[in-house]
Amino acid sequence: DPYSSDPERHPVLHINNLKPFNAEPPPEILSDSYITPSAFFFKRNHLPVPKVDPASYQLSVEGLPGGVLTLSLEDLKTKFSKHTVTATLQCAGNRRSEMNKVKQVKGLNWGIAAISNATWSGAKLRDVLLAAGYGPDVAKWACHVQFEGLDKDVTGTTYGASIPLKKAVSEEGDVLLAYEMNGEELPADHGFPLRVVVPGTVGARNVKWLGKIIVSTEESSSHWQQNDYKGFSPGTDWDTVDFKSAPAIQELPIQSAVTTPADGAVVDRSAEEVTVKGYAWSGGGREVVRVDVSLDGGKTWQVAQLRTSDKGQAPEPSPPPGQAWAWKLWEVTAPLPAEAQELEIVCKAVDNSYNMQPDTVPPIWNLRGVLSNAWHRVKSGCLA
Ligand code: MTE
Ligand code: MO
Repeated sequence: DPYSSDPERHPVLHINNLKPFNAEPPPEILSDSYITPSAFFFKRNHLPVPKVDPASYQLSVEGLPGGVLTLSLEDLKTKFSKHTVTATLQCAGNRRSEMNKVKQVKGLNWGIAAISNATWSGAKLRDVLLAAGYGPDVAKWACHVQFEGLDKDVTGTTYGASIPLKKAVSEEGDVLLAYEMNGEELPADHGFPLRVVVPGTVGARNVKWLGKIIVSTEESSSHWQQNDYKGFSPGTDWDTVDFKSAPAIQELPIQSAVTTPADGAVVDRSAEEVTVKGYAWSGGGREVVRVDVSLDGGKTWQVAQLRTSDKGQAPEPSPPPGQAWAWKLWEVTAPLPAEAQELEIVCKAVDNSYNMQPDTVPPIWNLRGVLSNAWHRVKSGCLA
């Protein structure tokens, strides 16, 4: 069993698939802490977790005029300055289950918690590429930076993905080769000993157990770059889909969801008030500027309070424009509408480009169930 050496996981996680391991935390845990503890951070593996010996680990950087650069973990930690970035990771399939309710899609049936927020530390990819010979001349021919994982399928094919060279080398892109998560060594499930963290970019490009970096004229040829993680029209089906016709997902759209009350939970009417909590995030470093919450299915709205730190801690300073990599948690406490038997709680977020979420799923439905970001709706009964 290639999965027999997979690490142990926290029992509270909801498992979507055991081998390979795919799991998300209960939604209310997400809004309990601004920084998601690593044990609760969602886990999305396509393959068995590879066992990597940190002492003999080597990262190779290829495709630059200087030839191949090989770096040990020690090199990465000592020859490059250490940067720390708080960034939210979201799987392209987060909230896929809501698309499944409209019409069957292919993929893991994620709820609303295939998203988490952590503090990552490591070397800047930009610094490593510069050390490997990157210069302005390279930008004249190269367009992409490919990443290969050390995790393999039975045929020896490794996980792979790529990002635009521009993002990889930009000072403001904040792309990290991370060896720490939340102040500790990277856990096995999250890519020990090294992963790429591409802030603002879909989870799939944040390659774990990183073995190789290739600067190239081409995108990664991997299945996950070419024939997966792309969006299509609701009218496209498996007979007509042409994966070459759509770009690979990189930056993700604006997103938000209600983490508590849970769908179907009963609210105590004697309390007279209800507190609604959730998360909001946008891709590409766009900052969430507002979250609107409704208790009556969208007839009336209130503006939620946003926060960027754990309760009792100083809020993180506002990020420079275009570098809002981390989510905001939000909260609203509102009087229970008189005589309502049921609440239909709805949330929708707005980012600083005034991008907003679509109100329903059908117009954004797609056969892979990715980019599911409609207004999130939760029904909750009121106890008399
Ligand atoms: N990297 C490797 N090597 N193998 C993988 O299966 N999964 C990707 C990405 N990086 C994956 C990978 C996907 S689809 C996502 S959403 C994120 O890792 C999940 O990261 P996490 O498990 O740390 O939450
Ligand atoms: Mo993903």
